[in-house]
Amino acid sequence: METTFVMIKPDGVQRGLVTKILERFLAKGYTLRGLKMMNVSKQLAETHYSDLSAKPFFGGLVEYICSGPVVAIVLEGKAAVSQGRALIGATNPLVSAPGTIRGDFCIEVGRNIVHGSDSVESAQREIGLWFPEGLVDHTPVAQPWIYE
Ligand code: DAT
Ligand code: MG
Repeated sequence: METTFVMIKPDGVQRGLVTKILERFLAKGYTLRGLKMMNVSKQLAETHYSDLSAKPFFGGLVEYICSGPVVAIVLEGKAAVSQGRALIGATNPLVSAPGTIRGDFCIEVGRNIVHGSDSVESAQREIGLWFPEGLVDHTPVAQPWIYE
């Protein structure tokens, strides 16, 4: 089973979209392995987005991620990384398909309400970074109704 890191960004929290966003992943069948609301330090935001540090929008991106509390989430399930990205939709909400989280709930790339890991390797790195305390281990009873 694969795990992925999802973060509801400050605009998603402020706009009251936490449960709507979480619902998409849970309704799909993914298992919650970690969930917490937190303020993000500049250092954590910069480390999380370190691969984008040369981009002109990096400063604004870090400021945005630190501008209010976020909800950090780890989800587990078959192909959770690629399917998580598919549920979230394209980076720029102007082209995110309707039916995806970004396609349905936001308009601008700099306010795109949610993050999802882009590869299994990034997911491992991000989970270690955001959940150094570890994850919650459990097997939901619905598992045989989701997987054959
Ligand atoms: P994603 O969040 O879809 O993985 P990414 O990793 O390329 O996209 O970029 C991280 C975030 O940076 C993205 O969610 C929003 C912001 N961003 C990306 N491209 C941008 C741009 N051209 N202008 C402003 N913000 C941008
Ligand atoms: Mg990314």
